[in-house]
Amino acid sequence: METKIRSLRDDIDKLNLEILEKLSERAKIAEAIGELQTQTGSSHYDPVREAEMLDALTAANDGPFSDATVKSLFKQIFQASMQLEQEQDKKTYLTSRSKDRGDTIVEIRGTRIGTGESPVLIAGPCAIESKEQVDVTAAKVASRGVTLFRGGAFKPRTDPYSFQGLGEEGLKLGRAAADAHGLAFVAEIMDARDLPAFEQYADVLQVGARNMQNFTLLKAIGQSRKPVLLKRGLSATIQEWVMAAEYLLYEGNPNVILCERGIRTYEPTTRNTLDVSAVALAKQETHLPVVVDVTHSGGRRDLLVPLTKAALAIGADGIMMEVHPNPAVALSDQKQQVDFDSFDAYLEATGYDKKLTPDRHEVYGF
Ligand SMILES: [Mn+2]
Repeated sequence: METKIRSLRDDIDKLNLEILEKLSERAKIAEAIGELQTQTGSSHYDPVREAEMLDALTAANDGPFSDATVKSLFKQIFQASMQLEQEQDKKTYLTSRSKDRGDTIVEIRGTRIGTGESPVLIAGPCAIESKEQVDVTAAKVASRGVTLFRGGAFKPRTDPYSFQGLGEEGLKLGRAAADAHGLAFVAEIMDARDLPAFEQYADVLQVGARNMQNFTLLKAIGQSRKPVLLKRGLSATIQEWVMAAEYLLYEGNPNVILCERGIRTYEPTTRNTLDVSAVALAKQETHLPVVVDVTHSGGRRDLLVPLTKAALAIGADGIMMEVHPNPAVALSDQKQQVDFDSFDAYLEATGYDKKLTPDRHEVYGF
């Protein structure tokens, strides 16, 4: 009896290999069809064709499997083939990580983001409020080795009566402060009509969460060669975020940095929920650098250090955070910005004080 079973099992093993060989052969043909469909812009899924194949199979079925079982087995095969075709399509996107594209490294006035070695820090006030405020903050962050200075001149605010930013005057103040302290200047652009001013005064164009799918804006700044910091929309899927980056690359701007800034969830104790898996996935699926905005994701000063550690541990290429000389009187984000003493403590607690480009292996012990 035992010998008989063993011999039958040997037959099954052989058949398994034959089926596998046939399945692979089938998959290769499906890939070839998928490629042609992509070239002609037609859909991979053709329900009429699928129904015809299933009809032909059930007509030929003499058992012992029921028609329903045969259908369900082949539907699995069809689905797997379609997934293969979709994977193929994904590789053709300019944002996709693939063999022939290395990691994108964006260089901003000598600071390189995306090297995989030294996470950068982007720090500065939420909004540029006055010449003095922006200057003392620039001086502070520069004195601690920061090279990338942020500051908003055009502020997207939920409430139309709250501070909207100083506009072009703010851009000029930000530029002057950055120049005075040898910093690069990161500022948010909200309107494509402001692009000439940003070309003149900013080093990095930040696209805010609320504008992530402003396609007119994306197309306009995609024509620029200025580095773009693309924040993830507050309710955007990872796919939508990456597609927004695709717009920029498609228009010809290769200098794109993704920025995870937390997403809207049901949790009220944090302003947003930092999606750390999005950081890992963006690194895995795209070749673009990814930074994490720890100020807006948590919306809490007491979470800046742990969120920074989590972001760096999972592979972020840098951190963005807000610092203000006197957060209590800040015109925006009073609750989230840190003062200068807290900034010093933050640098120490995160390991950023060591050389401001800590080797994450050294700091986090892996
Ligand atoms: Mn802010």
